[in-house]
Amino acid sequence: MQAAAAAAMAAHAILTASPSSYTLLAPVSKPVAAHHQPPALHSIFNGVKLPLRQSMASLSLAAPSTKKPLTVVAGTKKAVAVLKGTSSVEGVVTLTQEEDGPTTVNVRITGLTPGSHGFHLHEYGDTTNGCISTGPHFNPNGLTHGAPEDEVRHAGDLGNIVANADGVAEATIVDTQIPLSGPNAVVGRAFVVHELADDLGKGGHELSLSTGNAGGRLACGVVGLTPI
Ligand SMILES: [Cu+2]
Ligand SMILES: [Zn+2]
Repeated sequence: MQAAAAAAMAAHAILTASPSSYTLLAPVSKPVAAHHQPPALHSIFNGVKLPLRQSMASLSLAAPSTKKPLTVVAGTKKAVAVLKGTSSVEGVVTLTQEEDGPTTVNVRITGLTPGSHGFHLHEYGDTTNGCISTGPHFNPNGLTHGAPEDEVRHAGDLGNIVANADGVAEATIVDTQIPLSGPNAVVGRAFVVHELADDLGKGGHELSLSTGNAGGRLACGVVGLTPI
């Protein structure tokens, strides 16, 4: 029995004494022979480590300081739309937004008939077929047409602007549903001023809940970013 066990151990020793185990042994024996060298190598390694730590620390300090100015620049956003059409109606609309606050819309449109005219942000900034190709009212939430103060409204529903006896409409509109950045941003969409008054969804007409029955599109303009 003992002879068999010794034979088995010998066989095991032969199996493990493969060339790879010899190559593992070789480096172990060499450092032992050159045992005077390792202290020098060790200190060099430590010397390298310290400067690496310092550079990493300075990198992590630099990252937030470069981000801060970007946040300030992104704080205020401004955009503009120049409205034109096939008639003499034209105008300029500017939009400003601070941080994530409401958007302030300044409107000045001339050449209108005196009275109320529907004023909306339409879905597309596409005027290849005039104001028709700007599509329907901007409506990211899939709601029906309404007044700007209504809970159920299109985001693009900005109500009416009123032209004076000279045909000039000036207005300042503050609205929370037409941001200049983020998923519902209106940059790249278009303002449209209409022939008729917008009934704000309450006129009982078959178009009241889609367009406010505001009639033809007199002028339109695509919203684009502008310097602050
Ligand atoms: Cu419209
Ligand atoms: Zn609408």
